[in-house]
Amino acid sequence: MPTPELSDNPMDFIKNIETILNDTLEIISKCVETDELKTIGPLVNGKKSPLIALRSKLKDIEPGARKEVGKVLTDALDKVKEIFEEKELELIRLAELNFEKSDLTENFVALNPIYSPTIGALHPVTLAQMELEDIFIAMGFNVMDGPEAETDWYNFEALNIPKDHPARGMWDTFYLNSKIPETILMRAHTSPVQVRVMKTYEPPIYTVMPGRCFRRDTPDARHLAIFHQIEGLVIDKGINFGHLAGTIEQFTTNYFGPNIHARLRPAYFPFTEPSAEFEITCTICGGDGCRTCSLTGWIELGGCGMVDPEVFKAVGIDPEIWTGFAFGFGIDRLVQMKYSLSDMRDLTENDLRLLLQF
Ligand code: FA5
Repeated sequence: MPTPELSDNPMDFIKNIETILNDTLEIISKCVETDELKTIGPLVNGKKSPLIALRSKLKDIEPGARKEVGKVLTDALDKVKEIFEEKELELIRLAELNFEKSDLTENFVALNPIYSPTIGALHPVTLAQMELEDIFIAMGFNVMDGPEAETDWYNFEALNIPKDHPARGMWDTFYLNSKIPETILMRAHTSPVQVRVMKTYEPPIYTVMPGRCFRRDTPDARHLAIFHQIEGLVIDKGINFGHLAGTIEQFTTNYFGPNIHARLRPAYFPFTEPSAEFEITCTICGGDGCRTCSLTGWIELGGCGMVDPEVFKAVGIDPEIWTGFAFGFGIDRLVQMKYSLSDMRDLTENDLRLLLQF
């Protein structure tokens, strides 16, 4: 910033002060970064400042006007100081704002060069569900979905489990506080989706229905309170138990490979007759007995059976014409056995050492 030609005339001197002041303020206002402001610091309020240089020239002003001119100069210097400090604060705040709105993952990676952004992956249970859907689609099934919050009728009554039926104890259920008169609950199995499919579509039906289920089960080595099942339903003319056994053998072989050792054991479900449970040799202990299989050597993967005529009646399908089978398998249990996880709760811990292996 050039120092204007000086004059001893008080009026010219004051004019000079004003010119230099305006130039200085303009320089300050044009700064856009704190570093830039620092470099002009000596020029506007340090030794190199033309305004400060004017101080030494005050003595040339005639004594009568010196005091007044001196005051104009002091005011100008104060003004520069004030505007400089304001600008400094403004630029610091601006820098902070720019930092706050910057991409934090970039900063994180820049500050921690050993980390690089990782791409998320699907959970092993989700992958298993997708794989099972593909297996069943290849076998000629379609895939359907149903609500997780259900009415008592779909979850129990239509499945031949009236109120106060002792079999309700097989499914320790979460009930919702709903305002409507009907009882609403979190479905305890995927079997209510069977009922919805049968009420909506005419046979023949070849459908699987995967989804989340909710039970007041205490989590342990092979149980969770929120878990997944895949329901299967086939209704056609002439369907028998052999079709059910063959379908289960086919899909489990496709999922596990040919080397599983399995059995169907007679069981009871109110909505199928006859009913069975499908079990495989525990893959943790190879059948010797361990904590996971409660020392039995076997792990139950699902329940199944021929659709009870009472269920057909509830949904309006003629049991004289149509027969069918249904099954419900635990997807988390399938994953647990496929990868020999001794504790199912490991699937909910979000431990990357496990998840990154899928
Ligand atoms: C049922 O839920 C019947 N709806 C299955 C069925 C469908 C039978 C159609 C007949 C016809 P069950 O309660 O046994 O049955 O559960 C079936 C499977 O779900 C079990 O074998 C197990 O693999 C899985 N399962 C059940 N409870 C849990 C739980 N708390 N945690 C994880 N998996 C579970």
